[in-house]
Amino acid sequence: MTDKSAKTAASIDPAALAMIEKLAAQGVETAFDRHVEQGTRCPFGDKGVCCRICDMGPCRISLKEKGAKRGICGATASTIAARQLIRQVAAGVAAHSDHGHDIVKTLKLAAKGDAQGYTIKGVDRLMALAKEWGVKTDQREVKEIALELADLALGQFNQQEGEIRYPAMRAPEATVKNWRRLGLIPVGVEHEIVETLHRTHEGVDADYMNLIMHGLRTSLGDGWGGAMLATDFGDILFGSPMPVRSQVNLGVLKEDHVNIVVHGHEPTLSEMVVAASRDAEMLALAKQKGAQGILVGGICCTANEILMRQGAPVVGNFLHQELALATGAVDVMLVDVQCIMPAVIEHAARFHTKVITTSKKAKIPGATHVQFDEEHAYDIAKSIVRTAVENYPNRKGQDIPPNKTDLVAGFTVQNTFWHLGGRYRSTFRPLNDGIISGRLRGVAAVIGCNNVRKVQDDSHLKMVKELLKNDVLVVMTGCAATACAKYGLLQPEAAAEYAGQGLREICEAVGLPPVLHLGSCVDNSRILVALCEMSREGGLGDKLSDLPIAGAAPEAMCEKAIAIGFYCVASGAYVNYSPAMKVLGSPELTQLLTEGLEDIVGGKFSFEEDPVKAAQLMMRHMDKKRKALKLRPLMYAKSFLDEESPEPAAAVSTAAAQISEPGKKGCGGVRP
Ligand code: SF4
Ligand code: MSK
Repeated sequence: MTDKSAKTAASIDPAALAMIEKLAAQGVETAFDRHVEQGTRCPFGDKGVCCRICDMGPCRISLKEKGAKRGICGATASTIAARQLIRQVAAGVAAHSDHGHDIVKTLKLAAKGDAQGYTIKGVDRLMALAKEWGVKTDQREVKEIALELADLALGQFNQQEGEIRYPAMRAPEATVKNWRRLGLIPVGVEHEIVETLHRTHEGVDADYMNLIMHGLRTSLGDGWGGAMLATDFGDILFGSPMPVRSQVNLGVLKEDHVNIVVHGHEPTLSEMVVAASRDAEMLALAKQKGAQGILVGGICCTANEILMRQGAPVVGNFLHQELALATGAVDVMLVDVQCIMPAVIEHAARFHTKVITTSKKAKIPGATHVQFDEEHAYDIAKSIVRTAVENYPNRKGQDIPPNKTDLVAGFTVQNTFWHLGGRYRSTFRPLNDGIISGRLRGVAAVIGCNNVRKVQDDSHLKMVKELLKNDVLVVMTGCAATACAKYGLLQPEAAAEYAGQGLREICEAVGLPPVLHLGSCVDNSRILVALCEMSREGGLGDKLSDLPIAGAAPEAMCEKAIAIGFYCVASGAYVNYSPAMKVLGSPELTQLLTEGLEDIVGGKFSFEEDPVKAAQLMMRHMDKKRKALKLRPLMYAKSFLDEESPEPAAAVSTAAAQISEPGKKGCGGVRP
C-alpha cells in the first residue's frame, strides 16, 4: 500500500493507534492527518522531473507523449532527476558527516579537558584505532593519543587531495581496486559535497551517468567517512556498546516518574542528560515534587545511541514523536538535530510538555532554546533535567498505553565476533561457515525510517519475517530496528518463533537473536565493517559485491536514507529502496540505478513497494551470489533462483511506477 486515506491504515502498532484515536477525538492533527490533507502528490515532483535550480524555471518535463521534453536550458528528464537525486545524497551525507564532525570535536575537547562531564570511556577502542591509523601509543598518555587521532579525523572532513582513510584501510583489496579504477574514493568528505553542489548548479553537469557516479563518490564519504568516524569516535568517547536488555514503545513512560524524551540523532547531550538524571540532587528534587524517579527515554536515533550504551528505553520511532506527547506524560522533549517535526511544538502546550531545542543548527519557533556547548555540557544537562522535574506537577492527565516489549540491543562488530567465536576465539568463522554450508542463506541489513506513505512498521515487519523464515540473518539500525523491536523480533526467543531451521540452529548455538540491533543510522558503518570482516574471513569471494548479502530501507523517508542506499550500492550491495526514489520520470536513469550500476560497482537498487516481494528479490540476489561462489545448496530453505524466470528487469513495482499518475491533481491541479 502506498498512499492511504483512512486513519485506521496509519500504523500496525496498537499504542500508536490508541494515541491517533485519542488525538482525533480531540480534533488534534498529526502527520497522519497532514499526509491525507496533502492528497495526491505532485506527479512532476514525485517522479523527479520538476527543476527549480535556476530562476528561469521551475521547468517541468511532461510525462505524456506530448508536451515539454526539455527544460528551458535544454536539460532532459534524466539530467533533472539525476541532479536532484545527487543533491539529496549530498544533503544526507552532510547530515551524517556534520554529526560525525561534532563527535570528533567533542573527543578533542574532552582530551584537552575542555568538555565538562566527558571522559574517554572507550580506551580499548582508542588504542585499536590508533594502531589502525598508525598513531604511536607507546609511552604516551591516553589524552595525547586522543588529541592526535582527533586532529587526523578532523582532517578527513576537509581534506583537499588524496583519499579519505577508511576505504583502503578496511575494504577488501579488490573492492578498493575497482573504486580506484572508477575514481570513486572521496578526496575529502566536504570536498565531494561541495562538488555535488557545483556540478548540479545551473549549466554545469548535464550527463546523468556522470552525475550519478559523483553521487556514489559523495556517498562513500558518508559510509566510509563521516558516519564511520561518528561510530568509531562515539565508541571511543562513550564506550563501545555491549549487548543490553531494554524495552520499547510508549508503555515505557512512567506515570509516577519525571519523563524526559530525547529526540534527534546525536549522543553528545543525551549521554549527559542520562548522567544528570542519575544525579542525587536531581533525584531528591524529583522526590520533592512527588515523583518516584526520573526516566530518560528516546525517539529516533538519539534513542538508539543511549539504548546501545546505557540500556535506556526506547519510547518510539519516527512517527511516534507526536504520539508520545499525546500521552500527557512527557515533561520535557529535548531535541537536537534531524528527523524532528516542527509540529511537535503544536502539541506541547496542549499536553503540558516543554519542547527544548539545543542546537544552533535546529531551532523551532515556539520552543524553548537552551544552547548546548560541550564546555558546560553537564550544567546544561542538569538545567534541562531540572526543567523537566519542575514541570512534572503540571501534568494535565495521563494516558500512557500499556504497550512495551523487551528487546536486546548493543551489537557491534567487536562484540559480535565475541559472541560468534567465543571469548577465546574471536572470529567471524562460524558465520561464514554457516553461509558456506547452506545453513544460512546470507545476511540482510534492513534499515531506515517510518514514512506516512506506508503503514507504520508494517513493511519492516513483513520484510524481516520473510527473511528470517528463509534463513537470512538480519541486522538492523535506526527506526527500522525500533519497529521490529516493538513486535518482539529483537529477543533471542524470536528465533524459535520466526527463524527458519538453519538460522534457528545458529541463533540457539550462539545465543543471539535472529535480528541484531547495531545502533543508530550512522552505525550503518558497523554493517560495512562487518561485511569487510566476513570477506576477510575467507570463503566468500574477494570483493564486497561477492558476498550473499542485501540491504533494504522499506519505509524510507529522508535524504540520509538515500545517502545510505547510495554508499551501500557503491560498496557492492543490492538495495531495495521504498518508496521509490524520485527518478521514475526518467526511464534511462531508473534503468541505470536498477540495472546498469551492477556492472560498474557490483551493487544496484530495486524499488519494489511490496515488502515480501522485495525480500524475495533480495534473497534471489543472495542466491545468485551463492551460485557464483559455488556454495553448497541451502540445507533447509528453498532457493529463489528460478532459471525459468530471470530477474525482473529493473525491479520497479507496478505500484511504484504508478505513484501519482500524471494528469491527476498536483501543482495546483494544472494538468501536464
Ligand atoms: Fe529549467 Fe534548466 Fe533552470 Fe532547471 S536549470 S529550472 S531545467 S532552465
Ligand atoms: S532516526 S533518519 S527517521 S531511521 Fe535515524 Fe529514524 Fe530515519 Fe531519522
